[in-house]
Amino acid sequence: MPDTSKTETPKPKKAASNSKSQRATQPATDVPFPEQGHGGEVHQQAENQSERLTTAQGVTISDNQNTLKAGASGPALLEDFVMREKIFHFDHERIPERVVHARGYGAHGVFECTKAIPELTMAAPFQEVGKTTEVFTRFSTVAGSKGSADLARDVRGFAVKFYTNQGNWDLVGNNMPVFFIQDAMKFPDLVHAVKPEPDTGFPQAQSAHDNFWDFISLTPESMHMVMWTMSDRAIPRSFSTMEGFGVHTFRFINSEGKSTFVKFHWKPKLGLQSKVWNEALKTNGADPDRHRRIMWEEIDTGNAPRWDLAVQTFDQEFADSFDFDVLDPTKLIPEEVIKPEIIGTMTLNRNVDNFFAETEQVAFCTQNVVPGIDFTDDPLLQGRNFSYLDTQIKRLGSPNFTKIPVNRPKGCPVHNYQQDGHMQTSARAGRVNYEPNGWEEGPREHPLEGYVSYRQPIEGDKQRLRPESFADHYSQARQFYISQTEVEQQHIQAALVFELSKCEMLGIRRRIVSHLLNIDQTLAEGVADGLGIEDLPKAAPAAQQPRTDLDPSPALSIVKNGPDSFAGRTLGVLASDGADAATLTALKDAAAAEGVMIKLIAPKIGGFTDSNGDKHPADEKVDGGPSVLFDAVAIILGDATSKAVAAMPPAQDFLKDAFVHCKFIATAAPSARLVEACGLTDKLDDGCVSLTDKASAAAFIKRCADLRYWDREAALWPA
Ligand code: HDE
Repeated sequence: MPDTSKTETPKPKKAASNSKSQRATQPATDVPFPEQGHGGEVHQQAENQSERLTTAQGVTISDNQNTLKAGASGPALLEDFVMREKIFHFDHERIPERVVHARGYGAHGVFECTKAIPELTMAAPFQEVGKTTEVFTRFSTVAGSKGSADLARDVRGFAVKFYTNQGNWDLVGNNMPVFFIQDAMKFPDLVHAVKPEPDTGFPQAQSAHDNFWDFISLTPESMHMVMWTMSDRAIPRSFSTMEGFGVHTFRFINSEGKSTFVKFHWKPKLGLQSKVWNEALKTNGADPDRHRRIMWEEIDTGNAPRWDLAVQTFDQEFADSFDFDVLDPTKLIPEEVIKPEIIGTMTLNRNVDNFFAETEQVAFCTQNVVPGIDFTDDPLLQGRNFSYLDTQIKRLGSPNFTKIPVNRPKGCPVHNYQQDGHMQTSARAGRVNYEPNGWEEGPREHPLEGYVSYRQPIEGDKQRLRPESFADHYSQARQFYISQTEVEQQHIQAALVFELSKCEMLGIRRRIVSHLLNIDQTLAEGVADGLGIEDLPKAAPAAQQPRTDLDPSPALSIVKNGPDSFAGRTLGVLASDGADAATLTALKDAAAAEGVMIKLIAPKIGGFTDSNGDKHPADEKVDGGPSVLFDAVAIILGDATSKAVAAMPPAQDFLKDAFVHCKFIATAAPSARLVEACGLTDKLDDGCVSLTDKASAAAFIKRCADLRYWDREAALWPA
């Protein structure tokens, strides 16, 4: 039965406005040195009872610096339970990382229903406008290990756990609406191929190597997804500027048992935005934690990232008439064909208290559904429903992973007769541990309100067969490509050339080009040319003739779906002693008015003194804050210091990279020296503006809403 209570779960602990972290900070004054022992080791003593350091058994520790020894220099004594317990626990701190999606970052938040849809589904979060449901969301890359860099060219995971009061519902999606393969049976091969090659153990977090492209070149069903992974979708600016998709077709079930097909979409409130490849590479060096750091800061500063949840819903009649099989996860339904309807908003407003306890131990399972949500026969989804539970046992080591706070249902009670197992923390009291029982105790099933699977009629022979309706592998790949702007098409071509240039086997490069010939002739020719292939191979044999009549879908382009303003972005301001105070203030005011963050970069981290004599501490020293970390840049140098700054290589990189990455650039007069040192004096274009007064500062911030001055790119990368 649908739940009609207004507020489903308690609001997250901290609201966006007061979500500042509880991280320890130190005062600017000198910190006194604590007492030292015989060897100069530092002893810090507890001043009150509650903060005493103890063993796991609660015994207060008298000395956390020295092992118990026989004599001053040893040997160490086995009876030192304090030291042994400490080292024993340390030795066991690691758990297996996720086999895919190992690198991830999560946060708590809330989903609020903005359009009730009880006629479609009885799922609790969608019953009433204003109803809130607590969520935990984890974003991830797929291929890299836990310690890999955030800006890998890769698919991003977008997994949301809804703590509904009908139980936990996990919507475990990606930032791309299709997938590489049509059957779960192929997943281990795909993942083996993309991960580091087994003999060398590299490359890390990269698809640019022979094994991946060898597999792809022999797997035509991957072609649509490859268009996505070679596009800028694979190098998002931040989690808060990327979309999410449930990928599969699911079912909504209403209280009468009626099924409606549904595809889930997350739409970022900040609009879509990505990096360019050269910028992504440099970002990985400058800040490998870029995506997690941005999200942490967004939440910590009260700029909670938000996404609308939208649904494409349709019936069997539409499914039968649609160009492709809606159960094929390598296909999407264009938004122009079925408009996604917004039904709610997710706000991530609370950082975790502890990364390991929450983000690392969160266990998403596609089979975690609640009444009102059901599966379809998508063979990828069916396979996932086995895999996720299985993988959690391996990773978390016990069937009791559901008792860990981040995994425990929060919106409803849990009662069952499951017992024992490693780390049991909530054993039932009493005698009864089975059902039915004659003791008149314990939980019972509920035929009316319990989860009932959709009564889907089934017929057919048992067999290993791919349906013929899955055979078209190129038409939507082409549709994706022709839906992109010229700049984005160019990026896809460049990405393919980059990746295939890392493949040593010529045959692999040629096989990919032969697939591209089934997608777009110009793309195939461009890639062949970029690879130095002179004689074009023949088009790959297609299981089904590719269609060329599908209309472009503007919703598939990032550039066409950017923001209306520069809000939520960061402007990097390179400044030095003597920087004009009025210009700085004008820029700060204009940025604040538009909701734009400013970071100050200076030759020294101690900061700079402006023309009024006011001191500004820097957020970054110039070589620690390259322009790849910012969405646009401004250069405000002091007259007397501009010459020295212009001679600094990292200052030159700051400007040159911003220029090459097509960012908007504002310069105040004395900065011309740096412009000149970078050889850009004659190249400044409409994306570069002079800061002269208040009005020009405001106009610059408005101009930045376009995010990039793409016209520059054609001039930079002549064909
Ligand atoms: Fe996953 N996937 N996957 N996947 N997946 C895992 O589960 C798997 C697929 C996705 O932040 C694993 O807990 C199979 C599609 C996300 O913790 C594992 C198949 C989509 C996450 C697994 C797929 C995803 C995972 C590894 C082919 C988008 C991270 C660790 C049938 C719709 C969740 C884990 C998190 C994680 C299996 C394909 C998304 C091994 C067998 C398609 C976001 O169970």
